Amino acid sequence: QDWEKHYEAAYLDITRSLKDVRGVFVAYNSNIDAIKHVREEEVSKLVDLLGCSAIQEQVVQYPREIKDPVELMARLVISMRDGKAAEVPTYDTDIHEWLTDNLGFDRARMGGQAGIMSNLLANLGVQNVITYVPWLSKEQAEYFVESPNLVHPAVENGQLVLKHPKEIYDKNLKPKVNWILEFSRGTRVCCSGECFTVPRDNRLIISSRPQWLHIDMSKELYESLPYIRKKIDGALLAGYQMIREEYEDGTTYHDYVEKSVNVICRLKECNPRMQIHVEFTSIQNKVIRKAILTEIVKEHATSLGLDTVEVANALNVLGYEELAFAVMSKDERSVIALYEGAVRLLRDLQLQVVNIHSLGHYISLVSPDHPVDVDGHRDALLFASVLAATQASVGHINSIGDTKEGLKVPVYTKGHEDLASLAEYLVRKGVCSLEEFEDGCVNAMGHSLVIVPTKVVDKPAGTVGIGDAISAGAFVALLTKI
Ligand code: 8BR
Repeated sequence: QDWEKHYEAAYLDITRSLKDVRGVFVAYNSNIDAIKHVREEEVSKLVDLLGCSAIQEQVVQYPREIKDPVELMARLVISMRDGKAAEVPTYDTDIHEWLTDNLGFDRARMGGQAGIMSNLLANLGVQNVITYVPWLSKEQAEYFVESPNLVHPAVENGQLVLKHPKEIYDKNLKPKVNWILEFSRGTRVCCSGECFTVPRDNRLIISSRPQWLHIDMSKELYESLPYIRKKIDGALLAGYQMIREEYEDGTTYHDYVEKSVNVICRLKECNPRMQIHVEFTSIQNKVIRKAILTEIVKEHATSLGLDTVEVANALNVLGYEELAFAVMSKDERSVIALYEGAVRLLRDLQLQVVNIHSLGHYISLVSPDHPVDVDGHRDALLFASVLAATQASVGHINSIGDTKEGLKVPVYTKGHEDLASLAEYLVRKGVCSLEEFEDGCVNAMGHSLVIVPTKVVDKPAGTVGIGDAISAGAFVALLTKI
């Protein structure tokens, strides 16, 4: 198989057809990422300020949410000691203020899956990128790219209007800022005379989840969704992980699950071909994780996007613990378990498409009722891989022109090996012959499987936003075929 040829053909076809997509609705999670590279003397200053013994006490307690600066420093010390990435929530904005006053940040950028995907689609030249953030503050609005294609809905004098976020933000809202505290290998951290050296470059993310954060929309806007529906071919929905089990006002996750489902139903009404993609993420809370999958995604979404860890997490709450374990293995069992896992997700959640991205290969599992054929799905994955490779090598995608860089990146050897492992497994199981598997597409047992080897950048400029580029890219590419 000449995959580079497939890549070129798919890339040409999709870049030419992007203008045919009428529009995409993208909601919910946009935030501001404040990035700070933490240096040795800064850690030492903060440790002195808060006191070593207080921090050490909290290191032992291992706080799972951050309520004060000591807990924050404890989690930072743990991450630095182990060289491990972590994400910890904070439920008010005090920590944000404390960090601003005592540490400051180096730079800030658009964060959140919906925010990143909206900017990317607008940069690619997709028309009518209708982004929606329930907490659109003045500061947040400034992180959306300047593009006539990018608009946010609002209701003015009973009429739906679509304007750039900067023209219609709510001046009473505060920004949602997530802090990304990066640290480098070799940094020394000392507390009461005991020191350690950071073993690996990594980061601690403090995600802001203030009480006023709701996955919701005003009644007026909800009533206006039929007007939005006419301008789009699909919706990309992300951020359901913000839903909490309980709120101070007595509402619970059931209320927000119901509202989320209502929005999806309204977007789909009158258009059976409307594509509703839910982008999954890692969610610690298993009640919420399960509710998202079995109550929002099931029966309502058409497609679901996940990375390897997210597949394992999803399989876990759906009762497939062994398969979840196998997904995380480091050898050829992983690609086989990803396929078997996708089969269960497609069936149990009644989806039309399951999209899985992994380092080296992407998989789409497609049900027979999806309107696009397997070649269309394969082209969508190849286009997504070009975007991922661009994001990894250049560090941004400011225009469709930038994506030529991604096309130049060679296909990763391990991706070919993954395809061979899966082919061998499917042949052994009698699902297909090797010839049938040749170009990565097979029809098997009530679904089609599409798998492609991907382009992987040797020394990436950064890894932020690659997953979002893959999902938004595959989705919009598929819309060109509808
Ligand atoms: P998530 O953020 O959703 O986990 O997605 C990250 C994805 O980025 C991985 O699935 C992998 O496919 C892709 N990726 C990574 Br990580 N490093 C990459 C690289 N150097 N080049 C291309 N893709 C990469």
